[in-house]
Amino acid sequence: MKSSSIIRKPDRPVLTAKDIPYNARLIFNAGVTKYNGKYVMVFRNDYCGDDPYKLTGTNLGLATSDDGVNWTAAPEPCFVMEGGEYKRAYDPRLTVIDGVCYMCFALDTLHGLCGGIAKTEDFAYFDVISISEPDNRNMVLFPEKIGGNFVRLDRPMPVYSRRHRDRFDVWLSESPDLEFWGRHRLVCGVEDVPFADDKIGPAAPPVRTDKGWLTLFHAVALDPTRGKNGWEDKWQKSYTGGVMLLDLQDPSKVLGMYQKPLLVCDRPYEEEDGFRKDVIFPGGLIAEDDGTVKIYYGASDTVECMAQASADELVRLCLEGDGEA
Ligand code: BMA
Repeated sequence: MKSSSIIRKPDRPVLTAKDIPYNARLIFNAGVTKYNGKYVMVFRNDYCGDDPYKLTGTNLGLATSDDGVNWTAAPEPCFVMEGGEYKRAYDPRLTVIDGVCYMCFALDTLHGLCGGIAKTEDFAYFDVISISEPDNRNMVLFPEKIGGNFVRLDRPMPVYSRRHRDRFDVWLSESPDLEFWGRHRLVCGVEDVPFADDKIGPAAPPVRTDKGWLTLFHAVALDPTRGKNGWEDKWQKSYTGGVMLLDLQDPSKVLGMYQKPLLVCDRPYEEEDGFRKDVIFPGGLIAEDDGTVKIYYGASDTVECMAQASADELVRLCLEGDGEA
């Protein structure tokens, strides 16, 4: 399988463990935004002890860039939630709303998987505003209020949805203050995505276009015939990146969706020594003034990559498809 022909990929990842000045092994699933004139990335670092194939912990690191392509990692990790009830924070997404930077993150706790939202000014101190109840993950904030409320895409994990296990969908919630969330509604079910048969989830903060909110998601398909596909004895899922367009006024309405994967692992650097191969996990979508977008994604749960495309062409894919069989 190949990524859409409108996708341009460079010849290397944008950040790997080699670029990190502290104990790092897998650098992936970053949130990326533009903040105070710089590109800012908060990435996930899964690290090991002496055995380089045994993961022992997770922290979040910070990297900055002037061009979105060449990145410098800060000397120390910037965010850890560990101890007591909390096991680890991971998979951050960054959204700037009215000049304030917010970070959504997944949080493993002793009593379930939750989603957190924090606010930061300097990426050194994070003020945690809210933590959801289990089971919710992959939270992503829209970059502006809609109808007077903050809006968030969610991915609850319904065990009793009567579609067997792991049929997880994209939902939307609203909040007046980022703390109290309600008006939950379904945006898109896994059955609405032709290339997913397992689960889907929100990816990067949506980008406003004239036609609607350009929105990435990850889509998971399962191949039970597959065995070893990375470090583990068995890794049978593949994650691809999809794109859809949501209504500007009511973003729970899907206006169009590209019916094929937008992004798949199709470069050797995306899979080399990969922990879990065939995984694309987008977390950042940045619109540039020249009409292009930069898409940041974790590849194979191992490296952080960036691809580019034209925003107009992405919108066209959502509304008209690619005209190919
Ligand atoms: C998901 C999350 C992601 C990860 C993916 C593939 O459930 O844990 O962090 O990238 O699985 O392993």
